[in-house]
Amino acid sequence: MTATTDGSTGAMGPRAASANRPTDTTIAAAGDLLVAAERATARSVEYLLGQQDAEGWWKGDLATNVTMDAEDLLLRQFLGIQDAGTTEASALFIRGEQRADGTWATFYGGPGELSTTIEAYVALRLAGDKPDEPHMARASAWVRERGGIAESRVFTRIWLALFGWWKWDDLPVMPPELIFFPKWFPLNIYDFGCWARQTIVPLTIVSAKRPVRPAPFALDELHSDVRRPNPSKPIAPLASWDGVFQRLDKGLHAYHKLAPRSVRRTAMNAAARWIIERQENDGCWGGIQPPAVYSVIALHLLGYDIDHPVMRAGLESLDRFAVRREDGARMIEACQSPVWDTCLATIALADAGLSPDHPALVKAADWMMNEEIARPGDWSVRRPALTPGGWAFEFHNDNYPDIDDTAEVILALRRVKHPVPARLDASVERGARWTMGMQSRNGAWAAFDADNTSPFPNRLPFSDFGEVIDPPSADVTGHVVEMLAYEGKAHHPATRRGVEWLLAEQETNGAWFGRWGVNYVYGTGSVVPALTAAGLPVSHPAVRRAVTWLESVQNDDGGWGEDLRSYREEKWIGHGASTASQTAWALLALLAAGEQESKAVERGIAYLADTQLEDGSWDEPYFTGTGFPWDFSINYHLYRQVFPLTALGRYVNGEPFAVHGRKAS
Ligand code: R04
Repeated sequence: MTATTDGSTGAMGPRAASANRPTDTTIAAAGDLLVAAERATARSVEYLLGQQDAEGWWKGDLATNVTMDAEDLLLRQFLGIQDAGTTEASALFIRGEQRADGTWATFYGGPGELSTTIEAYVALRLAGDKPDEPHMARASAWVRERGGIAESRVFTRIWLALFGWWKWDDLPVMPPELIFFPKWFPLNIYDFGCWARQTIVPLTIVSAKRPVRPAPFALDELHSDVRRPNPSKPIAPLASWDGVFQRLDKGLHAYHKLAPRSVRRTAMNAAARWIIERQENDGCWGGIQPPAVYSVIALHLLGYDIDHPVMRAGLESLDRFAVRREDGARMIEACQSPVWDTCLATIALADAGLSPDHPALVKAADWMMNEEIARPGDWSVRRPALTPGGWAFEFHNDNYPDIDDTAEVILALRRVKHPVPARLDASVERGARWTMGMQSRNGAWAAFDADNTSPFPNRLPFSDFGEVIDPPSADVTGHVVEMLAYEGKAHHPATRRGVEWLLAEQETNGAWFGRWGVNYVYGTGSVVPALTAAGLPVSHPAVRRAVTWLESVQNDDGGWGEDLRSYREEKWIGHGASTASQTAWALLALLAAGEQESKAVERGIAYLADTQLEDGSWDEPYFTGTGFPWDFSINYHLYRQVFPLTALGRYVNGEPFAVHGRKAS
C-alpha cells in the first residue's frame, strides 16, 4: 500500500493520486514497472545529491536511545557543568520518547526496557520533573514492578553509584591493574572488543576511585519493595565458569581494599596514559560517545581540571554529538557515520547510473581518500607486521579503522572515475591489503580486529550488556568477499576461505545472521551478492536456498521487514512491517541471484516506487541498524535513502560489474 506518513501522495505522479491503491494494480500489472523504477531512481538521485555536504560527504542522523541523552546530563551533573538550556532541550527529547505506559524502549516500537527507563527517569528528575507528575509516577511504578534499580544493568548502576544512589560495593570490580596484563594473558584488554576495551579502561579508574557526588535528591521510588540482599545470582558451583568468575569477583572486591597504593597509582597512571594516547584530534575517543564520557570522568577523577586541554577537547567533542531537532529538542548521537554514509551513497548514485566522473562522485572520492588511515592502531596488537591502510566509520577515529567501512569504501572508490587514477588505485590497494591481513584464523572477518574471540570477557559479571568481543560475522565477511572479488581476487586463497566460511555459516532456513544490521534480511542481503561476485553460479544450492527463504518471508505489500525481536524470538525471523532499507537488502540479494524477472523482485521494486515520498526520499521509523544484537539498535537516517536507490539502480541498470566489467582475476 502507498501509505506515506507525511500525508503526501505516493511517488507516481498523477497515477498515484489516490494513496491507498494496492501496488499490483498500480504499477506492475500496468506493465510500466520499469518506467516507475526509473522515475523513482531519478527522484532519489536528486534527493541524495541535495544531501551531500559541500566537502563531499554525506551524514544522516544516527538515532539510538535515550540512555545517550540521560548519560550526557548525568555527566554534566557529575562535573558540575550543567546549564539550564541544554538540560531542558535534552529533557524535551527524552519526554518525547516516552511510551504511553510510562517506559522507554531502546528502539521504535520496542518494549519498555528497565535500565533505559531508570536512566531516562533520573535525567528528567535532574531536569526538574517531579516524582508525582503522572508521566514520572507511571515510570517509577513500572520500574518498581520490574524489581527496581537492583535489576538494572551494570552501566546503569555505575551511573547511580556516582551519586550515592547505589553502593559501589554492590558492583563488579574492574581493577586498573588490568592494564598490566600482557597481550597473551587471559582477560588482557586486547581480548575485549575495541568498544568494550575503550569503555573498560576508564571504568577501571572509576571503579578504583569509587567517587560519590552529593545526590540532588533521593531515589527511593526506584527501589523495589522486594529488595534483594544481593542482586547478583546465587553462587554457582566452583566447577562452573560462572562459579569461577563469581569467586574471581569476590577476590577482586577483597583486593580492592588490599591493593598496595603504589601499585594502584602506577596502574591508574598507566591507564590514564593509555586513554590520553587514544584521544583523537577532535578530542573524542573512538568516535563513540560511551568511551568518551567515561574517559572524561576518569581523567577528571585523576585530577584533570575541566580547563585542562585534554578535558576541554573531550567535552567539546561531546557537544558535537548533539543534534538539534526542529522543535528545539536535543538528541545525542552515539556515533557519527560520515564515512559509512558516504561510501554507501556513492555506491547508490553510481549504481543509479550517475556518470563515474560526475563531480559529486569525484568530490566524494576525494573526501574518502583524505580519510584514509595511514598509521597503526589497536588492531596492530594482533597483526603487528601488517601495513596500515583502510577507513573508520567516523570523521576522526584513526586508532580504529574497521573492515566493514574499508570494504565498502573500496567498492565505492572503484565506482568513481577519478582524475588522478593512480592516487585512487594506491589508496584502494593499501585498503585491500590491510583487509586481507585482518582475516581471522577461521577464514572470516570481524568489524575491528582479527581473532578477537576469547570466551573470557563474556564470563565477567561486568559483561551484562551488549557484546564485549568482536568475532567474525557473515555480514562483514560478505562485504569483504564482494570487495575482494571486484578487486580481481575471487580465486585468491583468502577469498576462497571466506567463501567456504560463508557457505558453512548459512542457516538451515537459507539465511545468514545479521550482526550489524537487522537481521537475517541484512545478513542475506550482504552475503548473496558476495557469493555471486566471487563466482558462485546463481544456480548454486546456497544461492537457491537464500532466494527461497527471501521469497517465503516477503510481505503482502511487496516489501520486506524484520522486527528487532528476531534477535530474541524465532517467530520474528524474517518477519515484521516492511521498511525501505530491508526491502532493498532483500532485493540486492535477489538481483544478484539473477531474479530480476521474478514476481518477488517486481513486487519489491513496486513497493519501493510506491512508498517513495514526493521529494524522492523514504520514511522509516523502524530501526534497521544493529550496534549490539537486541541490546543496542540504530536508526541510520540515510539507510532508507541509499539502499533503496542501490536496489532500484541495479534493477534498472543491471548489476554494477555487468555494466563496468569485472577486473580479470
Ligand atoms: C554498520 C557497520 C559499520 N560498523 C559498525 C559501526 C557502527 C557505528 O555505530 C556504533 C558503533 C558502536 N560501537 N560501540 C558502540 C557503538 C555505538 C554505535 C557502543 C554503544 C554503547 C555502549 C558502548 C559502545 F552507534 Br554502552 C562499536 C561495523
